[in-house]
Amino acid sequence: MFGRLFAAAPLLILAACQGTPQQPSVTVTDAVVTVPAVPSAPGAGYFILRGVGGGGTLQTVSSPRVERIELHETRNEGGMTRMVALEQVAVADGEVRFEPGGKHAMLFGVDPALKVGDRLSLTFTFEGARAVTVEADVRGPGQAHANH
Ligand SMILES: [Cu+2]
Repeated sequence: MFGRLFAAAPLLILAACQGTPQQPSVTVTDAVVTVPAVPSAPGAGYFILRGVGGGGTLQTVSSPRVERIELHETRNEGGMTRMVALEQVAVADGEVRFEPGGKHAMLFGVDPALKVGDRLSLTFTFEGARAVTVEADVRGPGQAHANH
């Protein structure tokens, strides 16, 4: 017990002394959007958020070609799968994945001219970190997930 505590202490000191503190920021990678099978149905968005320097809290995702984007989470409760809307998503140091069967963005009112193979601009706003815009790959219905 004591041995483990002593071994861990020098590591903590080293980490605290490492250079200047990083600005809080969040990066977005691996962004994918699936277009709906029927134009009136919603599309879905998946991506990976990575925070450094304390990260930030995701507030909104928006796109010039989508009327409204909500943050959702698919949950399995008592054998039933249901979606819950998320107000915001905290991204501390490390990774938060939006992926099929878990957290995802839901795209309502997708521009019907958007086709598979296009790129869709997505802007992410954060509390505590700068906004980020990325180009998501547009894929066909069901090509990135199983639950919608
Ligand atoms: Cu959803």
